[in-house]
Amino acid sequence: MKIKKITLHKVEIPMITSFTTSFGTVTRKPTAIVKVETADGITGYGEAAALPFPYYKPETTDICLLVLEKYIAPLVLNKNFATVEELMKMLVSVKGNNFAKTGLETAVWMALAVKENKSLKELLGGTRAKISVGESIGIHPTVEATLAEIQLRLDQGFQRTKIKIKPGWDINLVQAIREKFGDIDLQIDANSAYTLDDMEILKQLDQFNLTMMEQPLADDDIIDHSILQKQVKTPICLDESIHSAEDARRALYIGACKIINIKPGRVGGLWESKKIHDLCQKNGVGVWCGGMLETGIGRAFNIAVASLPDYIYPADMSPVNFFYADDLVKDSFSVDKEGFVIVPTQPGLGFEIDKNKLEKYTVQNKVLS
Ligand code: OSB
Ligand code: MG
Repeated sequence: MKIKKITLHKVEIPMITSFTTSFGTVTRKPTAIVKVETADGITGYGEAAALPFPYYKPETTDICLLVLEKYIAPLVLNKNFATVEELMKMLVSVKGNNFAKTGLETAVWMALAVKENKSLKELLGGTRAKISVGESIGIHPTVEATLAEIQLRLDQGFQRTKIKIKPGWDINLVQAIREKFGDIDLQIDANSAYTLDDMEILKQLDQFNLTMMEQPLADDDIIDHSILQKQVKTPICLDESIHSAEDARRALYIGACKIINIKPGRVGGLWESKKIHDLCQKNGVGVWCGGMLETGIGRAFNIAVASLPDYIYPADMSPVNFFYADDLVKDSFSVDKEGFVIVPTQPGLGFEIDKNKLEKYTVQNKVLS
C-alpha cells in the first residue's frame, strides 16, 4: 500500500452537554479527522481524538494537526508498506504524539479493511459479536443529579457505571450510589487528582467493593501507583500512565495496576492496543476500552478493538448523540437493552461516513500530497 494523498480535517460538532472531570470541563471538542487516499484508489478515514486543551495528555487537537502535517505525513507519503506494523516503523523517529499517530493509523486500518474486503474485527482478530458497554458519568453539580443520570443509564441497559471523582467529590458520592443502587457494577476515575498523601481516603474506598479505581495518581508515576496498590484492595486500573506495550509491561512488573484501560488514541493506535491486549492476556490481566468522546468514526475503531478476547470489562461507549448534536457517520451504533453494542461485520469501517456532515462540520482542512 502507498498513500498518495492525506487530507487533515479539523472538525467541530456542537456539543449538547459538557463533560466534567477532575482536570476540567470539556464544552467544545474539536477533533482531527484524517483521510488517506492510496495509489490503488482506496480511501480510509481515521480520528485523532485529543482534547482541545493539554489537561489530560499534553497533545491537543491543534498539536495533532500540526504534527500530522509537519512530521508524520512527510514520513509516509508515497512510501510503500505492506502492514500497519511497517507503517508504524516509519514513524519511530516521532516521539510520543500518540493521538496524531492514531489519526493516521486508524485511517490506514480502514483502508486495509476496504482493500481486503474484511471487517475491522476480522482484520484485528476480534472474537466477540457484541461488546459490553458502560457509561462514564462526569462530575455533576450535585449528588442528586449524578444519581439521576445513573438511574437513567441503568434503565437504558448500560452494564456498569463509572463516575468521575476528585478530592471532596468521592467518599460521600460513592456511599450515596451504593445506598441507592446496591451492588451495581461501579468504578471510579480520578484522572490523576490524588497523591499518596490522600492514602487514607483511597483506603476508605475499599469498603465500597468497587470494580476498579482508574488513574488515582499522577500520569507519569507508576511507582506511586505500585505503592498504593500494595495498600488498597480495590484493583487499580491505569489510563493516562500507559502509552505503549512497554509501559504496560513495566507497570505490571512492578504491580502498579491490576487492570488496564486501553484507549487506541492514547497508545498510538490499534496495533499498539493489540500488543497491550496480548501482553495482558498472557499475564492474566483483564483490559477494557476507554474513550475520548470520539465521533462515530473513532468509536468504530474502539468497538472493533474491544471485540478482542481479553477485553473482559465493559467499554466506555456512550453513543455519540449523548454528547454531540450530530455525527460523521450514518446510523451510528446504539446500546441495546442488555447493554451491548453489536460489532459490525461488514467490510471496511463498518459504518457509512456521511461526507456531507464531514464537510459541514469541517472548520479547517489541509491537503498534503
Ligand atoms: O479519563 O476516561 C477518561 C473523556 C475524556 C478524557 C478522559 C476520559 C474521558 C471519559 C469519557 O471518561 C469516555 C467516553 O469517551 O465515553
Ligand atoms: Mg480515565
